[in-house]
Amino acid sequence: MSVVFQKTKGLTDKQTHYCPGCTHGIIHRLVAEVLEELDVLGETIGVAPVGCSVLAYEYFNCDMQEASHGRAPAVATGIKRVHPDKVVFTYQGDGDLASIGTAEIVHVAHRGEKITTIFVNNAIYGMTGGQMAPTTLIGQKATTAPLGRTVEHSGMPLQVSEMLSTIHGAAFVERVSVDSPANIRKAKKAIKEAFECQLAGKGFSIVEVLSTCPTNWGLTPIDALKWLQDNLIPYYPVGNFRRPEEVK
Ligand SMILES: Cc1ncc(C[n+]2csc(CCOP(=O)(O)OP(=O)(O)O)c2C)c(N)n1
Ligand code: SF4
Repeated sequence: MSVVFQKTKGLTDKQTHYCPGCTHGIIHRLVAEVLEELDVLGETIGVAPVGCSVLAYEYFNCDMQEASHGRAPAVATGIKRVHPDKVVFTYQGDGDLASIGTAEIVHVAHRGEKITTIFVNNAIYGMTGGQMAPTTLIGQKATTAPLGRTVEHSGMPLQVSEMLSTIHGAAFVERVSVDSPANIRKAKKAIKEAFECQLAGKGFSIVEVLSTCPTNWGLTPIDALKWLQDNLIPYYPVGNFRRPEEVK
């Protein structure tokens, strides 16, 4: 019998703990497939964050290191500088990267560290039960904004890719979404380009992935995908913000 589909070697056999309809699992698979296709699984060190993906070290079939909340880019910097020949990536949520870890991500981009960041933006703190994140949309309800976020109280939601693309050392910045098969294919292409950018020694690379949190959004998995399309994508437009010309 011919094999039509095979699970990537980039993931372990562990069953993930993600909620039904959560797109963290899709993003894991895309990263794992890219690492396998680039034949760097044995050369890769990932840094797991604090957030729902805190157990990512159980799922990726490469060396992994845990970091405390928001500090993954700093930990990855140390790893890459000690092992410049390794492929180093961080995997971070929006609470982790855009709130407590803002300084780390800005300065890793500023220094042009040759690491890759996978930034999962689901516009909420998932793991801790749905508190407002810097990325929560205006009017979106959260446990810490029961009537919905307002500009007066919390400012406009932070557009991380736009912000980082103004920083010199950020060589590759792209925002993608995993709400449809077509967008999932585009997301994989961007993730591959980001890792190729690191392999070519071009500087810091980041892919922001718009992701669902059906549990804390209070929606079914299908409605969560629709909510992402109708609400997240208009405020967080997908597309490339920066790429070094040579890396295609
Ligand atoms: C120093 C510190 N402060 C706060 C927390 C609590 N905490 C754990 S995860 C988290 C937010 C996670 O949200 P996000 O990064 O968006 O990831 P998600 O769970 O949505 O994937 C917070 C505030 C912590 N673990 N450590
Ligand atoms: S709480 Fe949200 S982000 Fe966390 S696993 Fe569940 S659906 Fe995913």
